Amino acid sequence: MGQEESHSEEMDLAQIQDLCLTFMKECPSGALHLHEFKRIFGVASSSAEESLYIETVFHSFDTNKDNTLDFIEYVAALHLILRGNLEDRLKWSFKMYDKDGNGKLDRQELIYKIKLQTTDVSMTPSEICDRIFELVDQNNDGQITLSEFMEGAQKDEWVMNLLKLDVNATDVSIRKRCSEKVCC
Ligand SMILES: [Ca+2]
Ligand SMILES: [Ca+2]
Ligand SMILES: [Ca+2]
Repeated sequence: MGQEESHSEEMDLAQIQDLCLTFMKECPSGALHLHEFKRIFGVASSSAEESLYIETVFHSFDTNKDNTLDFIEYVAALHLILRGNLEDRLKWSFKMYDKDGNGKLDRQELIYKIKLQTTDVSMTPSEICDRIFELVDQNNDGQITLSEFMEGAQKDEWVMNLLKLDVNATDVSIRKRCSEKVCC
């Protein structure tokens, strides 16, 4: 078991190295702009919603808010996505959901993400949203704080699967892009 773990860790490290090479190739200037970021992550501009989503991702990684990702920010992002622990990933997801950055999620912010990502056809986004609030909003004030979010996600598998969808989706697209780039 232990061996398997270190094996996958090595794979991730190799992937991160590959993605670093991609970064150098894509932007020798050392500053990655939004349109380059979109290209690396394979976002076609056909969908306005998808495009907005990747913009949110981009800004969540731009820690010094200069509208470019430098190499350190880029590596931190990859590290989080490919190797971050559950808590880090959830914190990052929360940041992604919190569009106005006030540290709380309201219904609108949640429903926006659910609409973008859900593939569940048995419930409407509004129903999913209600259920999440029911399970996660402990003090029933209509806002989900980071600690409610973290606790709720770790307590309930259904909520967890919904909330961490973010990371999985991004993960897959990075891995896909990664192997495409590196092979050629
Ligand atoms: Ca930056
Ligand atoms: Ca908010
Ligand atoms: Ca609350």
